[in-house]
Amino acid sequence: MGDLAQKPLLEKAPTTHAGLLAWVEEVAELTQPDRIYWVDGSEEENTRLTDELVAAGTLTRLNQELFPNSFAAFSDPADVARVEEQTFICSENKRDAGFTNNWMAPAEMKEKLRGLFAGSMRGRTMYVIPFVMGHLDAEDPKFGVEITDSAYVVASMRIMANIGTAVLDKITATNAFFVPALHSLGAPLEPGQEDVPWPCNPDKWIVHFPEERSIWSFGSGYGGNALLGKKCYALRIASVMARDEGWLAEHMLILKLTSPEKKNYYVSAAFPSACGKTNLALLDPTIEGWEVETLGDDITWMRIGKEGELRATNPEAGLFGVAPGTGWGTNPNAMRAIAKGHSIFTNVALTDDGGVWWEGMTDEVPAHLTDWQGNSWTPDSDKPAAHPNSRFCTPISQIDMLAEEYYSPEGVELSAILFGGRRKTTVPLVTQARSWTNGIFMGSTLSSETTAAAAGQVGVLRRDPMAMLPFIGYDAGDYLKHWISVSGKANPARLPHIFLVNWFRRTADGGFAWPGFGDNARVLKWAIERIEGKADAIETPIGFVPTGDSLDLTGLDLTHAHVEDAVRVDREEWDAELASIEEWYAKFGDSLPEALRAELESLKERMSKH
Ligand code: GTP
Ligand code: SPV
Ligand code: MN
Repeated sequence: MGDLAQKPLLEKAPTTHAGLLAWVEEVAELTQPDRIYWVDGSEEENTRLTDELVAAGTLTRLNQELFPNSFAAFSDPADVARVEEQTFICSENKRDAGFTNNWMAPAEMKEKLRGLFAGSMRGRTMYVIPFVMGHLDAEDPKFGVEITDSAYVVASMRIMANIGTAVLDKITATNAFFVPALHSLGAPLEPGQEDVPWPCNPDKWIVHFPEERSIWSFGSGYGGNALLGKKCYALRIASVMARDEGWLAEHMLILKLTSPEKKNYYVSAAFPSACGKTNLALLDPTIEGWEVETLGDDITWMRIGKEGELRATNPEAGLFGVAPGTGWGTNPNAMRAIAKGHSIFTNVALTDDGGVWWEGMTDEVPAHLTDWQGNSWTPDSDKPAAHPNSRFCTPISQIDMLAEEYYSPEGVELSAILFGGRRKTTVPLVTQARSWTNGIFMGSTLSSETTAAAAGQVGVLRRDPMAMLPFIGYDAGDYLKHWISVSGKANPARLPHIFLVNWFRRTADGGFAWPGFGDNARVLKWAIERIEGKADAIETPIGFVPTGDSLDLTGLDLTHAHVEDAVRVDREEWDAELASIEEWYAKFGDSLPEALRAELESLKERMSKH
């Protein structure tokens, strides 16, 4: 095939792993790149690649004094978010993909993909990126190799995961299994054809083969579509591994909370995309004596430890955070991490002095900007300067408040799990579950208004179980059963307490019912005090909510009546909610765990007496 001298190139490959060599060769035959390049992860390599990306117009180098070693990228306006409609779980049996996923028979999908990938890297370099999700020295390290024709993906993966020579050497030395993760922009270059700054293809396919544990992604260069260690591996494929191996792969942040008594608590929280994980993970508490450190902001792997405790680790090495709304007022910890540089910003606006800006970064809006689409922008423009799903990609090690436990392969024991969504009405600021199973019920019925993190309409209410709707790699009912069965192996006394939170409830006048951000520490404090048996609560049909005076309001211009309003359980709203949960559960058919059906029945019973 072609005149590409692949054989000699492969002989010079920095590995003897037969499976890896065979796969690289097979992909090169199919995609026909001009060159094959093995990514070593070094500083020099990164400098070279980013220089090339600047020359190609994909990256803009930022003002070195403001943002050292940092770059901005601007995507094709049709490639700005995950594409859920085009995301597939191709299990052997349709039933195993469940009703929450798109499915196609694997053989049919492979044929389609082979057609798309044929020659798709012509005129480009094929990069081979060895990576590990989680710790390289974990008991059972989770390896992957991403093949991509995008140098922007290489530079971003370098921030988001541990990549390069050390990883490849361990894959080789242990003859390890790795997840083959194939990515192409789907934009081959004919001889003499000029490239564009953001090559991609209108036809996008994000495909997972769960039995084979492989990923094929075509047509997009953006975020979760293209950085395959993230959602594709660490959630969709990992959730299947976790089902088979007895652990959990979740869309959660992890934080460490230290009380005034210097006692440590570890909390994880699952909120849907663009619903506040990064902000809570990097929380700057507004109450005296409570300290927060972070371990992770997007993905959490959990397993039962030797003593029956639930332990959590963050498999990622970077943040891929929503830029708009991240500011010195709302999230100073993120701002400090970004200011250290070594970051890639995508679809933000540029300031005239070569820095970046987005809505919410500063109170004062710059008089002039270049918007994410390259247009001159002033405050009277009717469009936002930064795309609503614009992102910063920054090494997690740059966070000053990173907890040292982040580096521990054993992870941390969780005291509490929060589930949360973006709901204007109905769902109180915070509700403590009645029991572990009741908490799983809360997670399974979690709901949220859609955001710009995925292509499609924004603000549409949908159920999003454990914030995993777009990320469960198998049948959703089996997934809920797996939650119940994994925790069945835990010591019940060590299981975390579960809370449902909603930072986004509105008041009658349309404003937020709760100030949010740093003030969410007050809700965390209440949760910990509930666990310690110290805070008061009112029992409602859905669970325990704070009494007006049990939430610490010191320094806030809020009354107890305000809190009571923010935690109100309204009978009329909940009648509608129960009908909607009924409809949601009906979609699971036989696959819904009996224990959760029973939770719904008893909630209906309690509500009828409310
Ligand atoms: P993904 O990275 O897409 O998974 O998102 P995420 O869950 O990490 O969300 P993130 O913390 O980036 O927040 C998304 C948006 O919600 C930002 O615009 C924030 O400013 C806003 N937000 C976060 N926390 C709060 C809060 O407590 N109150 C309010 N009103 N808005 C919040
Ligand atoms: C999300 O959408 O939940 C993200 C961004 O964290 S992406 O990496 O694009 O999935
Ligand atoms: Mn996310």
